[in-house]
Amino acid sequence: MTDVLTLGETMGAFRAAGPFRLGGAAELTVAGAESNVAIGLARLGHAVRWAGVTGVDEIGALIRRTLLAEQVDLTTRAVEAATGLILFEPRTADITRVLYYRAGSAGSQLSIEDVRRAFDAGTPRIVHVTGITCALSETALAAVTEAIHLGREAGSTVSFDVNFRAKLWSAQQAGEVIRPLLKQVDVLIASDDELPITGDHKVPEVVVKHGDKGATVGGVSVPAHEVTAVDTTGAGDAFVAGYLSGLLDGLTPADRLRRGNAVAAFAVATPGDWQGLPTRTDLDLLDLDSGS
Ligand code: CKP
Ligand code: MG
Repeated sequence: MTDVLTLGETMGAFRAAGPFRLGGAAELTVAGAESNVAIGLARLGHAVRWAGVTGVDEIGALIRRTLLAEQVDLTTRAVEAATGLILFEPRTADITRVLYYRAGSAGSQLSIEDVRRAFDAGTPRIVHVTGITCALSETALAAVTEAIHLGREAGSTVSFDVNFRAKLWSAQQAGEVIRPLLKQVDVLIASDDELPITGDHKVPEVVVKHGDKGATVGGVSVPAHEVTAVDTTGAGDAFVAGYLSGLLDGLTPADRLRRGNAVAAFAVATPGDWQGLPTRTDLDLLDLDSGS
């Protein structure tokens, strides 16, 4: 049984303590928006599958090892191209400079066949995709389109996070590609500044993230937790993991937002995209009834 199927590119991630131009030590880990969501859901006890392509290299092996250790099921394939890299250069707690080395990467070879193999492993209750994958290559966009289509056919809930990345494409290009896809999407997740990209659409459930102010769905708003943020990268993905977890557990819209905010609070309090993501026991540490 699969609760959530997600797909995309996960990269080797180097994180330095300061500017890369100074050299020195950098920590090697992995990062990718969809695998961040997968890890978040797995930590909350859900059955998750991530589909993606890696290189036949040590970074590819690190990605598979990390996701397996986090109890994420995999549909992967290793190809001759290099696994992509991302460099995180923290400048302030809120601002991290991101450098991509991902053009022509193994991950960008994700294809329709990978998605079909992932569906063969079990029909997911939720299919979760993001705008990042749409921007990677023609085959990766086709993979997202296929995942949405197969999810629709199978009766899965289809969730789409805009995740606009200006380094990958323009807002206009993103809008032209994403808007047609939204016709088949059930849950649209966007930060407030991404909303113009989504244009006019009829998605029934629109979740808007307002950063440290909290989030809204329909007419319901819930404020974020007040925590000391040490690293906000991955906060959006953490919120998505919590929100989708709430959807799987049949929570009300307000409680889905609360869980999303709670998961994001843990994520920003720890350096790294996904390292601080909470288990169910961790969630009990926050008083979810306070709504703050
Ligand atoms: O929207 P978020 O800050 O939650 O996403 C961060 C991720 O996939 C990060 O892991 C990075 O690898 C990326 O977004 C990306 O491709 O930019
Ligand atoms: Mg995001």
